Amino acid sequence: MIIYGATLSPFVRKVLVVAAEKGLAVESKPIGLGSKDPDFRAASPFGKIPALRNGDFTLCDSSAIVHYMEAVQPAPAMIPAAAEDRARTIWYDEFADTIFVAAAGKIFFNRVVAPLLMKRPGDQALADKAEAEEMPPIFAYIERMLPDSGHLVGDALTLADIAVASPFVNLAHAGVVPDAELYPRITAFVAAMLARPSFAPLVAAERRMLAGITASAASPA
Ligand SMILES: N[C@@H](CCC(=O)N[C@@H](CS)C(=O)NCC(=O)O)C(=O)O
Repeated sequence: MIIYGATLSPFVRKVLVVAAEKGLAVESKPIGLGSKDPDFRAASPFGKIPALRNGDFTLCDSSAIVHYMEAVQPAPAMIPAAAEDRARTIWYDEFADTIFVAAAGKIFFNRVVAPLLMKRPGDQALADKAEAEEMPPIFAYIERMLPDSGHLVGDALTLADIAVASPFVNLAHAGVVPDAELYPRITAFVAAMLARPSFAPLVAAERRMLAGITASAASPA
């Protein structure tokens, strides 16, 4: 099974973490945005990452890919069977993909993607505004919803935890870390999630990559 897309994308990171938690063997092809790779474009007709290929079967969209993985490899379940837990898991995935990533993406794009990867200035005012105005209600919501178990749904690891944890990596790359005093549950949740063997190597590789680009930008050969 091939997954196309660089893990700097919160959506790509999400599907690779789900695959790792399930023990699914995937080959990661870290293509970047705008790739014209014909195999990737056949799997993702609108050019968005992630996309998947499994033999002749192709699919795009992180949530669709997670549902496919869940059907191919049901255990361990990342989408609970019980009606309410299942529905809440889908909600958290949707919340992360749309509300959370929409806000965090303004920060990550303008502070990291534009200056480091696209070599052009980002819109710092837009990033600052998103950090000041859009993030606090999102953080407050997640803080309020996190139970003592540290898992968003059903006291066990689900897609909900993975989807909501993933954009925190992008925020950290952009220098945004929720205040531990204001958000103690988020702080513990993010630390626990990113320490998992499914997340940790991806995040470490991203940090190395970004540090390398920052260093070469600071001292061009
Ligand atoms: N709903 C999609 C969103 C995918 C998406 O927007 N990915 C971004 C990267 S984070 C992308 O490919 N952007 C390129 C573009 O829109 O052309 C998913 O969950 O996979």
